[in-house]
Amino acid sequence: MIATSKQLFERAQRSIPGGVNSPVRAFKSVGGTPVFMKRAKGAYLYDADDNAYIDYIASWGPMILGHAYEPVVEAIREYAAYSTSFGAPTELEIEMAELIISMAPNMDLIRMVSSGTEACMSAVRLARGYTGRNKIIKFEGNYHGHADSFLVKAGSGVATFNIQTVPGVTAGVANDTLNAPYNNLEAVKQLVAENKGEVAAIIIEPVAGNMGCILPAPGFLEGLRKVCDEENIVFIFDEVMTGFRLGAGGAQEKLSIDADLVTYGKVIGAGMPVGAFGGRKEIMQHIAPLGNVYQAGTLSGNPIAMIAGFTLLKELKNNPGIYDELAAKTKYLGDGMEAHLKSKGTPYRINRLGSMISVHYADHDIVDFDSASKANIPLFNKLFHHMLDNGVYLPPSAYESWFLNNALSYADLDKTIEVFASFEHA
Ligand code: HOZ
Repeated sequence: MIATSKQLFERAQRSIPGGVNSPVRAFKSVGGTPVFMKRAKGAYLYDADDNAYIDYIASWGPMILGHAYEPVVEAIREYAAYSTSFGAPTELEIEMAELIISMAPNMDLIRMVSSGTEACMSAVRLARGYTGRNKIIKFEGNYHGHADSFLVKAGSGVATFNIQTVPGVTAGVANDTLNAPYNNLEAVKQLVAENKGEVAAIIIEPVAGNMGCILPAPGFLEGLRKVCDEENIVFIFDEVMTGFRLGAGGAQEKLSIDADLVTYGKVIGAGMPVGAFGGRKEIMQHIAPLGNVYQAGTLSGNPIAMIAGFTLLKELKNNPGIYDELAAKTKYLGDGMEAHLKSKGTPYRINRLGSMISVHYADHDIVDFDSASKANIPLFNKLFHHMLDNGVYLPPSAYESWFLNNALSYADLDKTIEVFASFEHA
């Protein structure tokens, strides 16, 4: 029973657009009433009616060690008493920057912001300011937040709601955003040739998580790196999802590719509103006040956000075995679901890397936005409701990656596989 959620959703729609503060949460594509959450602990979410759910979204990524992780909660409690914001520099910001630099490859300087959107938007402005060029190349179905430049053929909610053109994004801005299919190096080379000397940056999710989970094909990222080197294009890794999740050094380390600029969000804030962008000094020194590329924020480096993120990142740095544990759990879940799908003869593809995974009902490989869109999405929507009704919370869209957290026990995974196996899959 989700009676209270139903009441809350009705009430929410009277004061909040669509009843939610971020569109995918409205369950519009999967149908039904969004479940309103009251609390969470470890791997479990508890809704307004006190129903428990095994959580596979981890707040869309941040809660990598589970919800209400005690050291983070304690640190927030302690620091909240000192003030929730100073609007002046703190030693904590230096400690956070030093910690990130010690974990992430190719990171000389890092600037803290308040969201992944802000991080990507600022990184692109910096790349433009640094190169003196206007255009960027992004990939269909990648999502870099909701800044105007990125809302062209974007993934996540834009794909979920099949929004072809976002009103409010001017043609001028849209024309500076060039799109290529993910995993298609030739298409990128063609765009670069057609726009010779005009492309400031290539921005990519090194492992895509906003059209389900999609892995880069062998040689794809290496090829992009080469194109960027040859054409003096800034290579931006959007590690909002993969940063500190695929490993302490994120996708750069996991896939052995160097980026020029990297953007972060989600895990870096342990559930607080935090983002960051950073990279090589040669580029980062153009940011104000060192340079003239302006970027600022009243709540940037907010002390509560900093202590939450610092506490979590330190834990991840000191216990690298966490990543092996997460990957083993994700494999166990994937293998369990796969064994069942095989026995049923249902066409499927399961994509996964580290603690990111997604299930697609398809008899073709899911390598880009087009192939993801051609999967049986109505069947995924039914699966979503079957899992939800049986206490498992998946992302309410086929276009989102699932994120595992390390509080999940093998008993939780077994229960999940059991619920998955009781679905018709047809
Ligand atoms: N765009 C986010 C996932 N890719 C969803 C954010 C949210 O609804 O919280």
